Amino acid sequence: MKQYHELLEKVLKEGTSKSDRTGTGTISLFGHQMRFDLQEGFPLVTTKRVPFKLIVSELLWFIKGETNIKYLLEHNNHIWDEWAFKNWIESDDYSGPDMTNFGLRSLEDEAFREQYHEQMKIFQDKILQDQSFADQYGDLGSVYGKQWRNWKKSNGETIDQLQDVIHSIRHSPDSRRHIVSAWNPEDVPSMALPPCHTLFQFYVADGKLSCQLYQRSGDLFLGIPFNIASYALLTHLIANECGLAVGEFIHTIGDAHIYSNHIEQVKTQLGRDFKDSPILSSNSEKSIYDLTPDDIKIENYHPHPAIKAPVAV
Ligand code: DHF
Ligand code: TMP
Repeated sequence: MKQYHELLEKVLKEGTSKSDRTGTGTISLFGHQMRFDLQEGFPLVTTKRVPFKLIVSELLWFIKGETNIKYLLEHNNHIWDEWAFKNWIESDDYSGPDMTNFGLRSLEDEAFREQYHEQMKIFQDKILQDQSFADQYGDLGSVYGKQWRNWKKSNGETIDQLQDVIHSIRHSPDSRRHIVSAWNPEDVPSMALPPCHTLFQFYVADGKLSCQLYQRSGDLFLGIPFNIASYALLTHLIANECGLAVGEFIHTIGDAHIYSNHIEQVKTQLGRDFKDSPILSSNSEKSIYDLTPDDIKIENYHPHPAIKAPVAV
């Protein structure tokens, strides 16, 4: 994972200070590419512990075409909670204490943080226990799962981009059109978070499947280790589905940034040595559509301890 550390170092050294939507502030640069040879082990960052289980349940959530955080909560995955919570507290149905700008305020104000955790707990319990509440406030709308599996056409029909791309990889491997796009310009204005991983393409050569992702915006400390592992895993799963070996994962990032409240964490991480790459083990008998989180495991993963950092909302 030398490539990842090189990117962190490059942004620290050459990045420009920029303000951003969340009010946190970043240092950032534009346009960077990393290549990971998936034959050389699985690209899961070892200089801090990355919760692989969360990456698995998030990816299976996309693959199933799900957009409701209820599935994630049932798998103890809380990485999307804040964005659903935001829809709830901004609705007319919410009558608790004012939660405006909860992300930044909970970092600065301890009394508020307690209130926020209380409201978040109520929200999570309601999603799990009340199906009609979950339908209304757990749904993130037209996010990845929707665009990958149920892209809405102007005539009312839908497109299953994932199934189509698997079909085209199988039947015309040399095609230069193996593309899945999550970026749907019609839906972007109404989305809580327009897709960060916007478009990916597959490529087949010498019996190996490679994947390139264009990510428009990358939170280098929190999001990117997840994104690398997630697309590496997706490449393994699609390769298995198509009877191919794995090639490379190529990660192209537009705005590559480190949040100003992650700098110390990044420096700690850069001071650590690399451990051996772990190995992916997954149930190759099952179709990609039937996989459950228990079918996918990582072995020989002995990372340095986790490093905590606040997520900018
Ligand atoms: N917003 C921002 N500002 N950055 C993101 O990376 C991001 N990612 C999203 C949604 N919005 C975002 C979805 N993916 C975490 C990782 C990925 C992710 C969201 C959150 C995260 O907080 N990771 C923590 C551990 C979380 C846990 O254990 O529950 C980490 O230390 O990696
Ligand atoms: P933006 O929409 O203003 O670009 O904010 C999105 C933030 O979330 C940005 O910091 C990038 C980050 N992000 C990732 O890095 N990876 C992800 O998978 C997601 C969903 C978000």
